[in-house]
Amino acid sequence: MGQKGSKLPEARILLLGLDNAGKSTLLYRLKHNICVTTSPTIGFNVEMMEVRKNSKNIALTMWDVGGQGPMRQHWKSYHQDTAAIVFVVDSSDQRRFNEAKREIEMTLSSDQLRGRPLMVLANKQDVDNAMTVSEIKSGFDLSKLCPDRDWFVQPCSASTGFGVEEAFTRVVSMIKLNHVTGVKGNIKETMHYLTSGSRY
Ligand code: G3D
Ligand code: MG
Repeated sequence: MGQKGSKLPEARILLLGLDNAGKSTLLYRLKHNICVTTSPTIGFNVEMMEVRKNSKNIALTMWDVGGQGPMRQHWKSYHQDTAAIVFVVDSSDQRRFNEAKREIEMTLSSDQLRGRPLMVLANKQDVDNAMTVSEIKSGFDLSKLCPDRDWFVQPCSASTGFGVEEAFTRVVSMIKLNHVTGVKGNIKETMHYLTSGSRY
């Protein structure tokens, strides 16, 4: 259904994190409850799910935008319609933790994302010696970094499915209805806007 327009109000979720964190695996796990073999995301993946919040149906659109440089500029202008940020961390990769920290700090400094709830997914918990939730929480210094937003760190494994549904149930509960946008152009139009914008 990913490409079809929706008549429902839309809650846009930005799926962020370093390359290889597990964003695409997570998206497919959540949408189809399967583990797929992913390849590095060029451009973006998007999936839509209908969810119920406060007895209203809303379309949750999850945008996995890949990590490539030129697109990032355009995503900034798109932040204002974001209802929640999901930041995926590869908990098994201590070497890149500081890089992930810089990335999350940069994301959270965006004016347009002010007050938007943050879900940090401590992914790859199936790997031996993966960093724990409390290590990630204190490593990112989240209580200091998020004085004015709801945040939560959820352990999960996109490969096995552990923690994935819980994470997104919580994301839906964290979304504020005033960040749910009205019926907008469909996903195809949004993609067109983004890809044509990236040419300049
Ligand atoms: P990205 O979209 O954030 O760049 P991907 O990341 O979803 O493409 O995943 C990158 C690699 O991590 C993939 O392995 C994928 O199978 C693996 N991965 C994702 N989630 C998990 C997890 O929870 N546990 C484990 N053990 N691996 C995970 P490959 O080998 O295909 O590159
Ligand atoms: Mg990807």
